[in-house]
This record gives sequence, structure tokens and C-alpha cells, in this order.
Amino acid sequence: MGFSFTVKHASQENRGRIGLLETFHSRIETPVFMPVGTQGTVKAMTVDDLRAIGFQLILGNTYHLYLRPGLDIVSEAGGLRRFANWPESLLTDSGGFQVFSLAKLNKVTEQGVNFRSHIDGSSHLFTPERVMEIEMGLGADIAMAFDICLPYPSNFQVAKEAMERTHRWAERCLKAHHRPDQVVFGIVQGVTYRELREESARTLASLGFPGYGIGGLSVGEPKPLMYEMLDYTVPLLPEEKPRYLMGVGSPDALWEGVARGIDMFDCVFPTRIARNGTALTSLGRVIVRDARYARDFSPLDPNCQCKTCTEYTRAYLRHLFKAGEILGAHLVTYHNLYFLKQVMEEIKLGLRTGTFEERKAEFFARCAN
Ligand code: PRF
Ligand code: ZN
Repeated sequence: MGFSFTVKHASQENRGRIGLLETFHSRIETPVFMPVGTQGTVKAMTVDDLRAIGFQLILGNTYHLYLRPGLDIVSEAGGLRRFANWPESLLTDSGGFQVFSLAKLNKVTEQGVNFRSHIDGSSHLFTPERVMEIEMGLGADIAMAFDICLPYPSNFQVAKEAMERTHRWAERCLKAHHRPDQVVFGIVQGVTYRELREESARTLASLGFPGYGIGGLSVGEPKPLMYEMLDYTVPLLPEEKPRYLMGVGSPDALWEGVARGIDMFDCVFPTRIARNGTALTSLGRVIVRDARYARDFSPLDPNCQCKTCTEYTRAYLRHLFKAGEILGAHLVTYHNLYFLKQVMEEIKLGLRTGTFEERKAEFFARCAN
């Protein structure tokens, strides 16, 4: 298989569309949510669990895997898919977010980013060329370009310079990349400035990437502002290429993002909150440890058909969390990922049948997740 993206159905109600994303390893219906496997594992989930739910595309992080176990070990294993026994599709993020959020003392120049590892303080240099080399070694189906993700708020001039540098780096990434069984996506930046977002979308579109990330959002700005940025950006990206809203994946943002033409999402949110005992359910969030569930022998979500909800009770899950048993983290993670998958199925049904807006309204009324 090669790489292709085809829009199969465009909504009449909004910018949403159903697409088929074919990578070198699977055919994926979009819009799609990608679980995050930062360290080469979606925390608390096995490959079988992920496939049972129906996930065919997950994300890995260049920054983390480069620092540990290191590119040499992953390469020697035959790439990240082999190393992690993941037979389906994989996308690697470039570290353009992590070096700015996790690493210490980073110095950014035209050449690249000098940073200190958050693990042992060792010093490293990421340039667009080096990041492409690492991503080629990790061997994902989709490699993200190396970009600069600024915090919110950022000064206009600073934002403009970082965006322009991101564009130059995007070109350098394309030039340095040579792996026929992998594609590179460019990343739109521009903080919350309309003019910059528009310029970034136009410039990246002119470079002819096979897909586009929209970065620098969900970094602390109010959600309406993030949606406004999508309204400015998405129409300037090519219709026939996938658009990936990076680091966004709460249920409400899936509805809002899809309505604005987003095809791909990823977020640690559903898996992270699961590990501290918060479940996303059809009736809103459930704090599993809450005393009110001590004798609640009903399912976590009465409307969910997942393994956790068909086989275990709220009282038992609460007990697991209170006792610090790791099975609790697994079972709630499984449910949250299953729940997000179902939300996306509902979204696609809405797109397909022209009932998106009514389903969205019903969803927001029922579960203000
Ligand atoms: N750039 C990259 N990865 C990212 C982001 C970005 O801007 C974000 C922003 N939400 C998440 N992940 N490379
Ligand atoms: Zn469930």
C-alpha cells in the first residue's frame, strides 16, 4: 500500500467530511482520533486492546523515544512498529512541541533547538535534518515536520518570526526526507493571529505536503479562539489533503473540529484522566473514586458496550482506584478510548446522514464532557 487520502463525502451542513486515509499499513476512515503512545505504548493498553476497539492509527513521540531507549535501539529492532509490535499505522510527532514544553534551557537558532533532556539533563540538538533522520529511523507511516510551538499568549512579532522559521524548517524537512514508505506532514503555526494563521496555511499549502498538521493550538487559549483559528486556517488548506488538529481530542473539540473540516485528532486527555480515575461517559464525567459509587453495582456507563462496562461495576472500579490497583487504570483507559471511538462513529453518522448538527446538540445536552 502507498499513501493516499480521498474525500468520500462532504457534509452539506458544515465543513465536515468523511475520508479514506490509506497509509502503508492500513486503510483508515476519517475523521479519526489517534490514541497517544508517547513512549511506544498507549499507557495501560496492549496492542490487542487497541485493535479490539478498532484503532488503526496511533501516535509516537520522537522526543521521548530519541532520549529513551534511543534511535539506535529502535532502529535495530526494525523501527517503532516492530519494536512495539504494532502492526497498524503509526504517526510520529517531531518534538516541535515537546522541546518547548518538557525540555530545559533550550536555545533556538536558525539551525535548530538546543535542549537539555528532562530525564537526565544531557544536552542535545534537534535540527530539521536530524529530526527527519530520527523519524525515518522510527519508521512511522506519517512523520510530522519539525516546528516551533509557542505558548499562548505570544507577542505578534515573536509569533511571526517563529512562524517564518517554522516554514523554512518545513522546507528543510522535505528536502532532508527520503524514505519512500513514509510521508511528511507540514505544520501550520501562527499562535492566535488571523493574519499569521492565514499566511502559514497558504505558505505550507504551496510547499505541497501530503497532509497538514494545525499546531500551536490548545496551549491555553480559550476554546472559542481556537475554533476561530480553524475557521481562518482550514479553508486555505487543500481540500484533498488530510488536516490534523494536533493535541486536541476532548469530545466537545471533536465535534467542533470536525465541523470545521478537521480529519485527524490526537490527545493524551482521555488516557491521562483515565489513570487518575475520571471516565468520560454518555451521561457526563464520572469521578470513579467518589464515595457515591461505593455500593453502585451498575456499569460505569450504562450506554457503553465496552469490556469495562459489560464486565465490571462502578463499585469495583472505585475499589481498584482506592486500593491503588493498576487494573483500575487499564479498565478506565479502555473505556475512555472506546467512548471516544463511539463519539467519532456518531460524528461520522451525522456527517453521512445530514444529521450532524442535531446529533451534536443532543450530545452536548446529554453529556457535557
Ligand atoms: N507542534 C507539534 N506537535 C504538537 C503541537 C504543535 O504545535 C501541539 C499543539 N497543540 C500538540 N502537539 N509538533
Ligand atoms: Zn465502557
